[in-house]
Amino acid sequence: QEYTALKMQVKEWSESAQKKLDGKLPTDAKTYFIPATLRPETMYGQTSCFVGPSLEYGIFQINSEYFVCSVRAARNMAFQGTFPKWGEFPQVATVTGKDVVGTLVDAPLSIHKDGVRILPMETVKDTKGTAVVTCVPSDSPDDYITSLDLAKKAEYYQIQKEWVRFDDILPIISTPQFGDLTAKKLVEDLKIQSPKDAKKLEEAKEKAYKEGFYKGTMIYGDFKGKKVEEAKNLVRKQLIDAGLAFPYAEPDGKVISRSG
Ligand code: ZZB
Repeated sequence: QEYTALKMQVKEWSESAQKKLDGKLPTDAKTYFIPATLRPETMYGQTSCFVGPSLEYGIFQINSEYFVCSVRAARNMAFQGTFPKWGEFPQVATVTGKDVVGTLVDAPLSIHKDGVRILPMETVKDTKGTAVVTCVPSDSPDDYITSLDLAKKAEYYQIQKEWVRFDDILPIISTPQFGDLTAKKLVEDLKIQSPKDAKKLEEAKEKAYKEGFYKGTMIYGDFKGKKVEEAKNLVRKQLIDAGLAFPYAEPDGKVISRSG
């Protein structure tokens, strides 16, 4: 899997993260949450960024910068030239997802120029990507239903409702079958009630990917009017050229041994 790893710079840590990280990072450190995405063309619609609340995250040093992601992802990056020394991924701190909820981060290309919040998503997997997931409720059914749930039960999740930024979702891609807000349409059509409706969400994701990629047209951003198939790589290149993203590949899970 070839992902785009996005650099979301920390603007202000949550209180609990500040306590945990005290003395572990230089005070002026540039630190980034690193979500892995397959949909760089949707980055205009980012409204928050998810971590698994009970998952463990490392903070890794890359020259004068620091990345927040799973240890597993950092190890993979160390064999893809992301770190200065091949195979090494120096870890300066460890936090749990819960510690960093509420942190304000910059979201490259997003209409939310003042930044977005780190929020909890129970279904984030440690075994895929970087275990950081940027939230695009217009085009990802998982993100749509999780945002809805977080906004409804803000108190239970110990977050502020305003952090979800779910009031008026920005339409960025139009498709013949699902209109301008693919995720909302699919969640409603398939009667998805909760982020735990795993089977229906898988089906919704497949449909959203297919329709979005093959039939989608950009209706927002620098490549407005272009097909998604074409815009995807243009947005990706734009982000990478600006130093706001880098390629991240997931090793094929089926390969067990290289020695044979
Ligand atoms: C932004 C985005 C916008 C995404 C969208 C999807 C969609 P896949 O196909 O199963 O590999 N993701 C990445 N890592 C994780 C993780 N560890 N746990 C849970 N979800 C994760 O899924 C890749 C997509 O799943 C990634 O692309 C990321 O969300 C999320 F409009 O980034 B995406 C129809 C999907 N639309």
